[in-house]
Amino acid sequence: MQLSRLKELLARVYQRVPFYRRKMEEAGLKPEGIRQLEDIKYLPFTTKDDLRDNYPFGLFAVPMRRVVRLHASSGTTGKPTVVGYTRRDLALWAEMVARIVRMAGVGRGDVAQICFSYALFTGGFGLHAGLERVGSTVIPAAAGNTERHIRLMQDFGTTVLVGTPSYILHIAEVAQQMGVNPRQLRVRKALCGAEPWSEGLRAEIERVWGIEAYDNYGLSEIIGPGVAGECQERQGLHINEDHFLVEVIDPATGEPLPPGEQGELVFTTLTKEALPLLRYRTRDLSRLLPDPCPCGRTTRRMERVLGRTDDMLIVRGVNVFPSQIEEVIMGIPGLAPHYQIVVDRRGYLDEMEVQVELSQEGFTGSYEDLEELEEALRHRLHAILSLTPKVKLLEYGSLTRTTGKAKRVLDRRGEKT
Ligand code: DLL
Repeated sequence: MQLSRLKELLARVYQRVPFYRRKMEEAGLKPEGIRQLEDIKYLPFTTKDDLRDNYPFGLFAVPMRRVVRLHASSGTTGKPTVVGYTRRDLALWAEMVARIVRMAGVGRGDVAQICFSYALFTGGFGLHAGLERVGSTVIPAAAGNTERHIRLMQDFGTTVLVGTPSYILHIAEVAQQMGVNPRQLRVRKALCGAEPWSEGLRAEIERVWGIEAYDNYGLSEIIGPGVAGECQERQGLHINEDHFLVEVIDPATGEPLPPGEQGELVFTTLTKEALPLLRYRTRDLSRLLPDPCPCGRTTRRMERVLGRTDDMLIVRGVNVFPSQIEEVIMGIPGLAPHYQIVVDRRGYLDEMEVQVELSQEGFTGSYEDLEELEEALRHRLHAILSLTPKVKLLEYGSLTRTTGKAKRVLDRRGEKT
């Protein structure tokens, strides 16, 4: 199925997207030249820069009058990338998200409160359509106005929360400030996605809410949410492979890596109409899990995303992902899951400071306890990173909370001092 869809896709983009025709001609390729799935390695990659260079609609494969929806990526740097959907693409999108929602055991009878923004960002509208599709009662509450979220949960009997893991955690904080115990609400599950998070953060969300939290992954360029999600085994995310062909490549050389090896995820949209992409480089690092899933589904699974290659910090030559630091923090009782990583340059040397809030219970008022916590954090960070960052403990509540994707890194190395 993948091969026949790939062939059809190649014929289509060759004919309709001048950018791809040119790229294929430059590579001396004709669509008919691709005879087996492995031949995909001969096809050109598509990058975020290609989308930017063809801003806004240059890579669309259908006339604008067939495009019924536009979204744009949450890109924080430079021009956003614009994505378009035909009517069929929207139906496919709802179907893909519906699968992920069902895999997590959510469906009819559930009251799902969406805490993603409804905007150019694909999170709100994407989850909304998929949840409606499976018959859940959907509350389009959107991101922000957090106190209202709590009241909606109380009044409407919300059973499922949908948002970024960092925001779902923050909602619990606000509930507590309002004197509401999150565990006493009817919420039983959370569908978390759109940003990297650690197992430790999952455990914390599950503890404060008294629920099960599921990971789901996607990106605007490929469709939005709905690319992959966890089943109830929660050992990796099943990829909707019949529509999104996955590869893992070495980010440095672009060479395909064998299953099981960690590298950059690359997706080819097999069936999308408005914006089909060949070998889109996601910059997300993960690996494919080679074993079959105990749940019985046969779609391939990917490991939770470690982070984006652009978020990877190289500090004194050591590669560091914020999610690795998060995992360390979450393993130390007394620290709160609110942190920021500040990277600076002193002279020729990089300096990294990990700033973490004390948990509400963690602050005893004793100076020795604080020193002990700092020492434990420094020690464990050193153990996994082989470098000793500065650490700074902050008062609970001092870091800014976000309602969307958390910003974990403050890189000041490019700034003049
Ligand atoms: O974040 C789509 C989405 C919305 C996915 C809601 C899941 C739920 P973008 O704004 O284009 O789209 O950002 C895509 O976010 O390349 C990853 O770096 C990151 N990302 C998304 N989901 C996860 C996840 C949406 N579960 C970028 N774990 C991607 C880690 C994730 N990173």
